[in-house]
Amino acid sequence: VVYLFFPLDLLPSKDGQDLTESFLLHVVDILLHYIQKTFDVKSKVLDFHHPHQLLEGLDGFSLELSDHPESLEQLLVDCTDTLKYGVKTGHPRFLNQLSSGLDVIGLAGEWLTATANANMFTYEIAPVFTVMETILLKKMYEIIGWGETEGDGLFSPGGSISNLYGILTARYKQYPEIKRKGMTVLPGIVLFVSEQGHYSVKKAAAILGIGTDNVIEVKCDERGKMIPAELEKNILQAKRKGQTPFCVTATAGSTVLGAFDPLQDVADICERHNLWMHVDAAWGGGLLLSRNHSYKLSGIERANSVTWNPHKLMGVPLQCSAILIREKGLLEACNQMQAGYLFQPDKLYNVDFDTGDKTIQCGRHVDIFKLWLMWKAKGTSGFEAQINRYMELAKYFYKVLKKKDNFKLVLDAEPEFTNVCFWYFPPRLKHIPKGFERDQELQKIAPKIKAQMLEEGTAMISYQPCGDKVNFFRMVFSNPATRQTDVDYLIDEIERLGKD
Ligand code: ABU
Repeated sequence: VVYLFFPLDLLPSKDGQDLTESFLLHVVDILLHYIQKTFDVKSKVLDFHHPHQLLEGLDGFSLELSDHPESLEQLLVDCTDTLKYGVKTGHPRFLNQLSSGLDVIGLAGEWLTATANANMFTYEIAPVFTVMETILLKKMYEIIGWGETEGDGLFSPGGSISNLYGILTARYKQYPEIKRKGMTVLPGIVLFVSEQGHYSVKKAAAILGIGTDNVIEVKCDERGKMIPAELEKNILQAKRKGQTPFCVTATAGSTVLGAFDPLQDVADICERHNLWMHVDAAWGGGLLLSRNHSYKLSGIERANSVTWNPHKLMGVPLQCSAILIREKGLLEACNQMQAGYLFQPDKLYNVDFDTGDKTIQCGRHVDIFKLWLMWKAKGTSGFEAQINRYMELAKYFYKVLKKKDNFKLVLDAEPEFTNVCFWYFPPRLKHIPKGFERDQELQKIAPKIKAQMLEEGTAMISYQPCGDKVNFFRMVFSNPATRQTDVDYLIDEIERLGKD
């Protein structure tokens, strides 16, 4: 019946109920088919096409918009095609990103969220969701090790924005006058992050008018961890130059190497120099849920602020990122504008639950429900088991690669996290001695193999250069569908595609 109708026939149109039900059931069918394909290891991870092909249109799938309404039938075809030409990020062999996987409960949470279409700025619009957020944030402060009354926080649109919040709050704490008077009343402030830290710290400095030149990159050891002595040296140097340090961002789980900065040492230095300590645990935060591995974040309890993205290691659908601040009231003092039309002080309920004036946004998406529902479904122990399994897979992958003479690990030590970085050496490179000429060739290997992988749609894994190291692959485990057999497959696939 759907095929004879148009969107205007759906609810709220009079008598639109049956048609709406039928249309949505068709959509669910499409989604279910896609979900089944996602978990079917024999299906492709993607059906790659170039941007110009999508722009031109493919097999009747046109992205162009028309002045006239399309039929419901056409919309269902469009839904099918949109999924057909996308990437199955829940596929067991999608290993490309820190955020991956398709959690069915999380998906249900996202559907419900979209249906409710609430806005997090006030309790009045999102009563259940704002209270849920309070509960989840409290749980996260407790896991970090902050006292119940110490913490404050928000869910924000991603780790970069959470890091921005950390730095913004750090600056406000030190210089509250910034809010009214701007940067001109401040001394030349500088902040510190390791050379393996996330680029969002520099981005935040640019956005906040601090300037990227005032982000001082601290040297790392061979594992990619910030060297505390270098941090202190950089702080003292900056002071000697007349610069004013105000904040250090330590990384717990770096993007490429998966390194954990020594947080206790960084905290000692921050205390000695009276600096705000922000921990970017966007990637590594989930490890706090593992009793076997949480020691790697020891010292995080001493941070002034923490970024933690449940959409990464915990597998919550994108996006779900928390900024956690160890001082109540600071976020609000820093960002509050008291818009009279939203944040009336004389409402009938406790307006502490109107969280909107703590944010740099106005409207805010509900990112909390899917996390809450997943936590209910798994319990803390379910997340722990899932994360421990990723760590086991990383160890397995490392051990297999170590035995193969055509692969070389970037770090020849058991992985501390789920990142395992490696080069593949095709036979012809084995005879070229180590040095510039071999590096020139090696640099081209990972992009070439990746391009073939995309074209054939068999798997997806990321690569990058890093410092003086030419392009290498980065394997990361955060996809609950990935099994040892997929790991073995990936190794075989790289050998197949990469051989001379
Ligand atoms: N925000 C870092 C995400 C990087 C990655 O997924 O590879």
